[in-house]
Amino acid sequence: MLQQVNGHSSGSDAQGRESLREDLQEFLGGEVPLHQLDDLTKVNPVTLETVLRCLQARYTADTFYTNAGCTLVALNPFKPVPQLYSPELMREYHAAPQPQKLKPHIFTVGEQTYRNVRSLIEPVNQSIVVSGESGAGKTWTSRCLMKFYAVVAASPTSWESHKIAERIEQRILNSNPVMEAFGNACTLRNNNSSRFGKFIQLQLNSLLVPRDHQMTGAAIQTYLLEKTRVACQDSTERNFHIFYQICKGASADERLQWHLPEGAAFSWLPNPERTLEEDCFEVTREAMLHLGIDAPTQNNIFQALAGLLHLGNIRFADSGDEAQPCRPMDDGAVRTSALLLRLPEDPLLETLRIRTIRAGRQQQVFRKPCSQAECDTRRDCLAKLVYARLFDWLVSVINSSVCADPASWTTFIGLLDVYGFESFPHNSLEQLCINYANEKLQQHFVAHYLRAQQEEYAVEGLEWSFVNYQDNQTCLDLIEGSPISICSLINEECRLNRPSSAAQLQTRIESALAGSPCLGHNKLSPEPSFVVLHYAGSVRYHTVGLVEKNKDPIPPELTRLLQQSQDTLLKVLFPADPEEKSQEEPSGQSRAPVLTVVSKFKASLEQLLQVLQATTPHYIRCIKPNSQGRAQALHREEVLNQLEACGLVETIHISAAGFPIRVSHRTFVERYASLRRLHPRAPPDPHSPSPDEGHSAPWALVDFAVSRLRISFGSLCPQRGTGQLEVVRALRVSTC
Ligand code: AOV
Ligand code: MG
Repeated sequence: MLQQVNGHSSGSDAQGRESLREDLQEFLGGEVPLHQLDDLTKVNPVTLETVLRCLQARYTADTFYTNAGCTLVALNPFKPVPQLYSPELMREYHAAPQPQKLKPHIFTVGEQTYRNVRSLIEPVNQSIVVSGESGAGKTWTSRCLMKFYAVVAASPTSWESHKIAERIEQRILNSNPVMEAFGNACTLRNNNSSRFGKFIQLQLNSLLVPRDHQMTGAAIQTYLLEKTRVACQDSTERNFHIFYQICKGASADERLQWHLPEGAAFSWLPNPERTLEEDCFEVTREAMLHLGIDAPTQNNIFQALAGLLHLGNIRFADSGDEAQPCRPMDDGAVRTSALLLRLPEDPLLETLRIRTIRAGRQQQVFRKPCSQAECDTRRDCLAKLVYARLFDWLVSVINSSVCADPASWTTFIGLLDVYGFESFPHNSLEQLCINYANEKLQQHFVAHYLRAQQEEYAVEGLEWSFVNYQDNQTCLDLIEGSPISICSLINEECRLNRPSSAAQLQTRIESALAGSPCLGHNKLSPEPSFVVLHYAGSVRYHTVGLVEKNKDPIPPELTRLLQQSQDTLLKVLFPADPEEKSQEEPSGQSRAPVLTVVSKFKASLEQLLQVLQATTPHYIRCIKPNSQGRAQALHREEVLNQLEACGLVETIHISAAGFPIRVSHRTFVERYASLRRLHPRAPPDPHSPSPDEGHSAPWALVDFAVSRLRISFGSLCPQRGTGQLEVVRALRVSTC
């Protein structure tokens, strides 16, 4: 077990000794039934099979959380377990002198993180990285953690400050239903699947009461919304929840106003008969109100969304003459969507059907009727454009409602909840980005824990036999490496702007990257595709449309059209250009360099990783017991795959064999200082030019610990380069 010990000053020798003994007891244990083993490091021997058996026994006993060294394994119960998330239980973990001694829980992680951030010794920002495949329970977990902080980080000191705190906490919690309504959807893997990544920084202050931090605000950063879903859904999946919410939850008046009669059919609304618990419109509205989005603004939003649904019903028929634009098959859909989006009807139709381009030396303007497929693409693009801007705008409104003044917070706890690893029958750029993000997070874990930890032991000169682990760097190199990778090849196709076929892209990837062990064999595929062997499993990506999606071109006529809207919301989303730009699509040569979807995504992931690296990370691994979402069913093979993929056994080995307590020099002194009086004779410190309280005390303590408590310490060596004595980097407990 690895733990960071916080600085608790001991008031007496007895207390100091007690602290040390308590730390010891953690590592002593007798035979306990499998389901009672709270920590997988105690499973003997540690193999995939024994770990699985332990988790299975615990799952059967309705015990869903288990420690695995530095990580917490969270099995998805797939059933309500309200007693596990009650405010009383939150308070119990918060009040416990040593929460790690209570049953493993996400609240232990939450509380430990909260204590670390409040430490007067080393206040450092913390992060909780929640990972797991799609449907494993990441969003649920981060929502519960937010509730936990809303309870424990609320100020009980005065009525007034409590009122302020309550308001901000409530607002922060209210961001969840709103963001999930607009950013989550039902997929094959999860009825409430996040279609965007989210990193929320819970901002804490220590100004009012030192060591009693309160949540003063939050900042939400989102990553790549899967906007294609607005206009294109698999027949077995659904569009974003909000569309179903308005169709099911609108009042009679609203139905009239938004042109949503009961039972109306929309092409972009598959499976409307399926009702999910996420379809609750009232919850979304209420939360929006709390966030300061008033009823008229909400009305504008929902009306625009209804406009998009009608836009999706526009179908075009080929005119049979290349010189003539396509015909809309249903004038009603054009009229209604124009009405709801408050756009002029003729320009809407014209923009969908006719391209304006400049060409030739004189840059003459041409108007070219689009083919039927092009009309469809433009219609879809219009919807994606509106929805993506609306989503970003909502995030900015939420942020302005919950974000604290920079002067009012000192530290933060970051919660990361991204879309989980996924593999569908058909995978495209969206899945490539999602799985790429998961590879990055896995790499963060590998680098931070599996690699760095062992390297640190080597540097410290500690006795250690290296535990091998699966490093996913090779897969990341394949996806994002330089000079050639999947991303670079897809980007190059975009940059060259040449007509290339999906088959060509497949060939280029397979020939240029043939040397990578993570590029799978691509046999027997009827469609052009390539296979990546991800850490969590192999995924076949189809190359049809990949380059176009990566370019994500937005015809300028579409933006200009939207700038003509009379709707107050659309006016905000599409403000008029300060200077009237050219009215036509620029010709090939004058095109600005394309910032592709993967380039932007890569940059945002790198920023995220930088933030994470500047924090102390805590890991929660969510495991999906079965793919059907059934309670009380743990499918061995599925769970084994997940355990293997995340390197859990290696993590446990390192945690079990590793030095279980890591305390910084200063923390050690503070925690055990009172013991010093027992050993006034400190050995001379060869590394410290002028021994002071901080430097000499631990030597006495070490002496005491070795002789009396049978604790062996790691090397006591100076930290390289700094000249500072790093007294206790690691501590191993001898149980003999
Ligand atoms: P995800 O975030 O990991 O998938 P969710 O957090 O949405 O997965 O969980 C999927 C579903 O599992 C939820 O809608 C709940 O029904 C159920 N669930 C998860 N955790 C619990 C729990 N602790 N108690 C009860 N039910 C739970 V994705 O967003 O698809 O990667 O992109
Ligand atoms: Mg999720």
